[in-house]
Amino acid sequence: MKCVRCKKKAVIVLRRHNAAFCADCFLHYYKNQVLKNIRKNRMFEKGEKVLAVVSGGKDSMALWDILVKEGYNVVAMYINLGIGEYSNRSQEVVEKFAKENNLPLIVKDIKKEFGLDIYKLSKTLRRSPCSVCGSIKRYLFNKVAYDGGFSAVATGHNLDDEAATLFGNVLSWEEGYLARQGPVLPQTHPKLIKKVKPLYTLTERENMYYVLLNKIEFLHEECPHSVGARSILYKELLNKLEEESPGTKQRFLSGFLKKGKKHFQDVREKLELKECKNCGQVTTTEECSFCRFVKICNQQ
Ligand code: Q46
Ligand code: ZN
Repeated sequence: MKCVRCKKKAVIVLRRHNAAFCADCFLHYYKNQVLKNIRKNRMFEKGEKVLAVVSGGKDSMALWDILVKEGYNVVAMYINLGIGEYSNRSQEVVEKFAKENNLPLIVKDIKKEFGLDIYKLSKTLRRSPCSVCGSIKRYLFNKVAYDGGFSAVATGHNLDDEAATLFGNVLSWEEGYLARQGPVLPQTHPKLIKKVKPLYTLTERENMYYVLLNKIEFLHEECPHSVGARSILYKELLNKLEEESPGTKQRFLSGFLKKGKKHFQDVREKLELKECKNCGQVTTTEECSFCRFVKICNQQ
């Protein structure tokens, strides 16, 4: 098969676009997708400070690399969540990339810095490790971005992630989540920094090609807690549909963003936003969950 752009031998076929590309033209396509997503959704401008959240996996490494290559003012942030060897190995990957390419990187270690332990919290609060971990990550992304004067927090969520999340939210008609789902979560409070997903139209497979073609090292293993997650089942189901009918995931997500989301706009949660009495970060209670977590973990 030939590349649709330059007619050289193709190395990747994108059935949903009815296209095939050689390596160079694939990278050209990938870059254009990311730049289009950033501009069309007004995620951030050149010069604005962007905090890219990196985990060492292929998606966030691709995000980090493309934002740097395209000249954005990007600083990466890695959080060591204390998930055994997985966390140590992912930190190594991220630190190595930053060092080799001379890139700014902020590292947060929840155990060393705050005494936090997601397993202790999970047991004490009877919440899953993922639920606790998610709260901690969201808090730190926002706090670091706010304290550092960043305009946006960028994550490596891809088309597969977004379609699976949408699928799950539709199955249980999570109106509040549907109202918020999208490539940009706007700033609704001066202390809540905008969250953006520049890779939301690119698939896992395309991010994999991007890192392989650019010889970017990444951690091949997933977090051990992602095994058995509902989202993985949704991804498998959507992959089957995609196999039969290429473009299903993209049509599902873009159709929702264009035609479906507006019907949920009135459902926005009317929760009153306050500032935590300890740390000043935005919360709906007197004290934010992060500060409560710190107390729980540091009690003897
Ligand atoms: S939430 Fe759960 Fe992830 Fe945290 S414990 Fe691992 S799988 S890292 S995206
Ligand atoms: Zn707090």
